[in-house]
Amino acid sequence: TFWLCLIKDFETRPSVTHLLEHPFIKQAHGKDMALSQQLSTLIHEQQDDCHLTSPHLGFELTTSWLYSNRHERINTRKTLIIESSPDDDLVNLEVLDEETIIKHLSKRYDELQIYTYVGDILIALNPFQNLSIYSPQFSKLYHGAKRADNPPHIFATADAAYQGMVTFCKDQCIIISGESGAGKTESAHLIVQHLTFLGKANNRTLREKILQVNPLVEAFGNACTAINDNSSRFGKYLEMKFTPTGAVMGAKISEYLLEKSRVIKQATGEKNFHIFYYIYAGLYHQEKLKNYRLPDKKPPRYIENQHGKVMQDITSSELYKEQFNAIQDCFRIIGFTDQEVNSVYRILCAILNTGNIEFTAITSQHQTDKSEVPNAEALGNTAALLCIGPEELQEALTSHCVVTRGETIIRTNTVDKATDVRDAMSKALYGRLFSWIVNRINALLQPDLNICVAESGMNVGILDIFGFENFKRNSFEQLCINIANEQIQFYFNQHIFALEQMEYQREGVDASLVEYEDNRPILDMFLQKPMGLLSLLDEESRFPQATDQTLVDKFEDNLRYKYFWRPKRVELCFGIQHYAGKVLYSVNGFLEKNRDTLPADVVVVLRTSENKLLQQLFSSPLTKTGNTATTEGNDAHNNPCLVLFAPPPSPRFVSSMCWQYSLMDLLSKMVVGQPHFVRCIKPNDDRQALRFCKERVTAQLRYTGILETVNIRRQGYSHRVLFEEFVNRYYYLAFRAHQMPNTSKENAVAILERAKLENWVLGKTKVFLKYYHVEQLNLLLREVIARVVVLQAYTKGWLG
Ligand code: AOV
Ligand code: MG
Repeated sequence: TFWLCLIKDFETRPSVTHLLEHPFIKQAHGKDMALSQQLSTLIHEQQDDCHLTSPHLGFELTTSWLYSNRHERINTRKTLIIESSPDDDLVNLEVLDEETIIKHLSKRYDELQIYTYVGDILIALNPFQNLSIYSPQFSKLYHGAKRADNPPHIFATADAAYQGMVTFCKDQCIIISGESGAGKTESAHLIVQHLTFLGKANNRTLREKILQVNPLVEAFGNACTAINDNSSRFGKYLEMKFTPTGAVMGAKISEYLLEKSRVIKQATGEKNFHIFYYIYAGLYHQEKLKNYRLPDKKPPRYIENQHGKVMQDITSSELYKEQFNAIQDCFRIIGFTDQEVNSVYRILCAILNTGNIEFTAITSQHQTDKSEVPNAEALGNTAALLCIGPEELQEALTSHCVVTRGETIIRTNTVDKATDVRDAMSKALYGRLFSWIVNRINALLQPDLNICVAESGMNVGILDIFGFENFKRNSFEQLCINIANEQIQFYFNQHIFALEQMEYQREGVDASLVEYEDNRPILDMFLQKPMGLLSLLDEESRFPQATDQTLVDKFEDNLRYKYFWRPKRVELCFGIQHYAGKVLYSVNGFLEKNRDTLPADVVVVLRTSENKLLQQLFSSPLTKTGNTATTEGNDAHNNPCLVLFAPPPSPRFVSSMCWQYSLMDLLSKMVVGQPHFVRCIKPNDDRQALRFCKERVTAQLRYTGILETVNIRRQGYSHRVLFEEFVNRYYYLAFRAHQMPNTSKENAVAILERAKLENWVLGKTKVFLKYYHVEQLNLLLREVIARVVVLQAYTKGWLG
């Protein structure tokens, strides 16, 4: 009754302060010394979550327990039902077919239950509206809570990763997938939010810095597309680093394949990267356009949209203005110096001016292939902002050096060529600036080596890449994006199906095999050497005479796969049957985009800059992860093929073929950690709240293999642990703390029996566990450890 009364008294989830003020607790405070001691510690450490034990009274109390025992349904339309139910997990459904799953998800979506589990995998339906389920109260609710106590939530996934990391000192990674606009980036933000909450420690500044990372890189790497107003145009892997006790100590981002071509041109109805609009609107309002040499009557061509009214659109947008201020705050909080920020702005404004440089042909009797810059203003502005000489810049744009037989000859550029060089310069400037910002953030958020040796820490990585895209017109960029998504799907399949089933066979465990759609043949078609699509593209890019026509012919002649076809009626097109659907690609510009050449002449001029940042961007060779640059020729850093064909890191357990490509390189980092999957689903294409389009959801469930995933989670054993590791991990559950048993199969069984688990099986070298066993074991372990610690404290007299 004591506790029931206590439970009844809390309308909201109690905090430590709430508890302390409660008359019952006050009473107990005076009587139970152990409790008093714990309460004083809680007050002293200003914790807002409590875990109290009182062996004296024989109770254990946590704030989450108090709250979860209220059995209260807070069921307004905008609030999650704070009560879990067995159908939170598709694995528990009695009837398991596509129809039932769809009905079930649809009903949940109507009730604003956007999250559903498939065993340990989280399905997240985009709500297309703000839900009030992400406040710190919710972070508290999910902190260390049993999964079954609360409805599914993205915080629960983040929490599982965090707890897994702290309990087993093992790196974790969260892989978020889904098509464009499905909610990956939002999910990634929420995960970072919960992880910073969990890893709070006492370093508030660091926490704030980490929270600014996503908004800052997304201002530079995201843009409005036909599908998503905040579409990620690069892949991002954010690693949050923690001390062995779980306090956050730093972060690191790896970027992957920024869509640089967006700087110079955007499809109809789409926009350039956000930062250009923010800076133009921000400087306009601060009346600083002139300082940065930007035109104030008409916005620069790169951010002008095709439908007029632009100047007003940009300058009257409160959002852009506010975002500019927000970005300035991000830079400041993360620790960029004013000088660095100023240099970044100058380079951005130089890029905008570069787009306004025009060329006209000079036709004389002897020469027809010469160009000049008729209006020197934009050129002068660019040169001034980049701190280089305008004549040198003009020369680099309108001519180029050729070395033949040891002799250097200067050749002039046609108007088209000069325009290409100009745009290549803009892309290179932006791409390298982006990499520099990412690297600078990494340097500023590096763990403080004085406090903790980086190696001894652990991390949780979060992968959020650009989602699968299928527009009316698809180009090289969509191909790269969709190949990356094929790789993520392959990774998912490997983990959920292939590796698991291989292990059943190897270990002699009898589990019925689940059929799944293997996308490996499609990946082979893209990535195989020397006859894969990307190799062919690379080869063709080396021929100066190659054209779009020769390229598409080459594809047709060499790619004998059922996933490839060439439409008869549409010129210069080819189609691919991706795992997520058919896409028609137009080859127009493929070669140029793939070559991504930056003439040496431009690099030479940029290197003469007095701007330190610019010097750095173009000084030494650009590495895949570094912020310095290649000198001449191919701007290898962001060339998709070259990046994709990076040397293979040491293969682990996925087929060696796939490890040769850089997304696989990124994935290889993650493989060392325990993966957690979030599958984002887009309920409709109109971005409407509460609209569940059955056909669209069915299609996504099909191509992501959800039905098969439910099956394998139901029948299979998602966690396989070596006997030795198992005994080392859990021996506390069956043996005395100081009595380290030998790591035999028998002792593993003793632990399993003592923990009263059911449905596990034994392989030759491993214990095969269901996904829910892991949580059960971990909770038991945490309880036992807490008891041992209290007991030790007693025996040592710490608790009076
Ligand atoms: P994406 O990352 O998967 O697409 P986003 O995360 O940018 O998709 O989500 C698209 C939009 O959906 C967001 O701008 C929000 O308006 C809305 N949204 C998504 N998740 C939530 C949520 N949990 N709560 C409220 N609104 C949400 V792309 O980057 O295009 O592949 O390249
Ligand atoms: Mg995104």
